[in-house]
Amino acid sequence: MDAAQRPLVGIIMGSDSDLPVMREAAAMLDELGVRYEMTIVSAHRTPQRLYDYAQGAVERGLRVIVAGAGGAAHLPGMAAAITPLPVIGVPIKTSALSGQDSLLSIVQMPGGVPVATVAINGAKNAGILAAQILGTADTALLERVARYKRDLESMVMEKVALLER
Ligand code: RP5
Repeated sequence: MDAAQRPLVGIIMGSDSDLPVMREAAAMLDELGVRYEMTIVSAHRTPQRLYDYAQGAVERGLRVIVAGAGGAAHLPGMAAAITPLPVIGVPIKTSALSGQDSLLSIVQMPGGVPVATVAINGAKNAGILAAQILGTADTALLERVARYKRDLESMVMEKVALLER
């Protein structure tokens, strides 16, 4: 694939049951004009696929990985163990423990192997954070992020104006 067309963000998730949440990261990257790929990679059910994906990520042109998983959520941490790329972890809400299990599994990484962990089901913020990381080397993208933040402010200020009228 032409380098200019290659995805920069790899969105991975442990199961297709994570897709409704992880689509929010993709939607944010669409809005901010960032190329991404999205697939299922399970740390427990497809361990070799996880290894191959993370091992080949840099060579394939990825610059950030967004990894969502629920329960015993080892996918983000194992990806971070294998690749030097920044990994953003999305704890998926579970029925048994409401995602507390996912959050603690992802956030409590040992020293030396960080995962930037967002809130439970915080895939939208993961998409924004991935864009911000890429924006440090792309001024046009950083300006799109800045515009997104200005739009957020405007939306709040419109509500303030309505409330205080
Ligand atoms: C994890 O187990 C996945 O990330 C998912 O959140 C959870 C449940 O997976 P399914 O049983 O719905 O496939 O690996």
